[in-house]
Amino acid sequence: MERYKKIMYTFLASTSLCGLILTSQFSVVNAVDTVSNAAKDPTEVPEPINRSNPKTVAINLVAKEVVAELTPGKQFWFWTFAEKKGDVIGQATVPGPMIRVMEGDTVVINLTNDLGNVEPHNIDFHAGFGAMLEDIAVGQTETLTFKAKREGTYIYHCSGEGMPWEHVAYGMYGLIVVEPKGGLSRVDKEFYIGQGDWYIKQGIEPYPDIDGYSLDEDKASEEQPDYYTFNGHTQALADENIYGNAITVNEGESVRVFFVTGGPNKGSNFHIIGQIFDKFCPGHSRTIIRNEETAYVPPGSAATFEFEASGPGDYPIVDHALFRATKGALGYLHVK
Ligand SMILES: [Cu+2]
Repeated sequence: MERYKKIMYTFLASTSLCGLILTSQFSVVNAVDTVSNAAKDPTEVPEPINRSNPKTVAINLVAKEVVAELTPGKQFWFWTFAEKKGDVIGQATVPGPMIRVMEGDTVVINLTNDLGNVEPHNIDFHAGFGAMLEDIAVGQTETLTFKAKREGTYIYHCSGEGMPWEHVAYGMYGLIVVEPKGGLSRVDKEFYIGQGDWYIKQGIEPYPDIDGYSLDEDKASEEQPDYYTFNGHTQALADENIYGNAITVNEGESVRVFFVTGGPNKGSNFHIIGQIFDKFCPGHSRTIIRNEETAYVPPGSAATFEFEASGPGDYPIVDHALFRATKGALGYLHVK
């Protein structure tokens, strides 16, 4: 991990009728961490709910900007959520930490805008009927409290600066599951996958010395992605040096996938080649679509998929809008 500290002169140019006026402004640009990638380990799933009495669940999140590889050879300025446990800030990942609560729980989110950031950030929980914080300045912490009144699987995301499109396009989203009282049915293995579409241009404005990429808003507004990712890197679930071997199960095991589509623009036509989903659950846990092979999860939504792993093999996980596989929407399920 390399820490950059830059002191930068910013020249602000403005023109007037009299001609060009140049003013200079001295400003200190905060540090940004450079990490190898912002890929999310798909096995990082919290413990299932095993209780029926509501309680208060407190989660400490950190809005964390990092420079990390998005696709081989290209570093991107990611804006992410990380989880803080004690004094330790976890990995900055896309999607952000999965959160697991029960219907009736009171959810307390303490969100810190990391000192190394330059942007204001906040958080918006669809599970709390849009419960959200105001923008949080760099270095500050705010607390959001809401009641998880409705079970289901939901996205949370940043809406910083009144521009959720920008903050989501940089990677700020994650999944919260609100389980029914007593918890979801037990399965053998659970995984967490998030899909996103990415629009990049060369250069990171606050860090001109870093060879990296930032959001191309023109491409984003035209909805022409350069890349797609499952879990924050075009090869996160395909390259064995990242998490390409993480989704491994035994034949016959029951499997649940918690799936979130961050977007910002493109929904996922989620499919695992060679498998049929026993259950696709886009909302309430008892509203189940059975025997579906491909199911659509729109941007700004989350769902659960359940299946029993069929015979041994390496099964591609795709967005079945299949050309997206060539741009990164490709991972693997390994059945032993
Ligand atoms: Cu943000």
